[in-house]
Amino acid sequence: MVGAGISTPSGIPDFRSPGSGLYNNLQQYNIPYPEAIFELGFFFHNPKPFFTLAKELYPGHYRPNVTHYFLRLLHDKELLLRLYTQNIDGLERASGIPASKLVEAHGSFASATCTVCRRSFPGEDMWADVMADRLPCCPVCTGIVKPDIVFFGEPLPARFLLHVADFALADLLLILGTSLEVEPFASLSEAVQKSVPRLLINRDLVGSFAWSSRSKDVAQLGDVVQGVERLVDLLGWTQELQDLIQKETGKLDGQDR
Ligand code: CNA
Repeated sequence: MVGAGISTPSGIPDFRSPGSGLYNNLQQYNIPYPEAIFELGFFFHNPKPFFTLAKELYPGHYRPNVTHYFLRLLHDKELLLRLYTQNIDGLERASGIPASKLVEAHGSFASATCTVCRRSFPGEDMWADVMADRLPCCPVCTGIVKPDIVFFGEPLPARFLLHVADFALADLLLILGTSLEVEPFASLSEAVQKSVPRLLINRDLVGSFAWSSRSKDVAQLGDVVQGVERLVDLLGWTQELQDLIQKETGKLDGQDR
């Protein structure tokens, strides 16, 4: 399970970190209160702040970091049952983890839906409009086309239901860079069996790690990259991870050209 804290080392602010979090820095978006940016009611009143944020978070601006590539390495070693992410930055996909291994619980920019006629479009179709600060409109009915990011009160993607089978099968739960404050995602941390170790790598102690920890819980507090690097070192995978990062960075450099 991962959240915004795994992408701060890539340069994307999280929501809640004091000072640097998006919630402290929303003046530029001209919204009445932070959550409004993900509320449908406000979106229909004024969609511009959301599209300003969308432009910032749009895939391609930022690159995966050590944490994303560590998760990719787990996949390469066939150890990753599934990666549940709250992030909407697409960096898990960019690191090379296949979509079949991902549950993007709060949606992604990979697709978009017309808010009026509900037609679906590939995310790339909106790219030019979002980058040019134009509202993307449906070519059929002219309604505003909204990227498939889950707003407050909207249902989570159907894939989220995979958790029912996945969490019963897990024999280790990694929880990285999340405040565990957003439901229903946060409660997944309770869904593994009591005998299953849970490892939290995060700046602060969160969720039930703080208020009712289990006997097999381990919390590595501090910077997520340092925590991951320590784990990778203990596993003896440091060179392998470096090689993977070098190879994948080379690919992304090639795409930029
Ligand atoms: P959050 O509530 O902002 O919490 C982030 C957590 O990560 C906090 O506990 C921080 O202390 C911790 N953290 C931040 N940076 C680091 C670091 N370098 N090392 C260790 N710990 C760190 O974010 P959540 O993901 O828990 O909240 C859920 C929201 C945030 C979801 O709806 C996301 O869509 C949303 N969000 C996503 C992004 C993104 O896609 N990158 C960015 C901002 C917000």
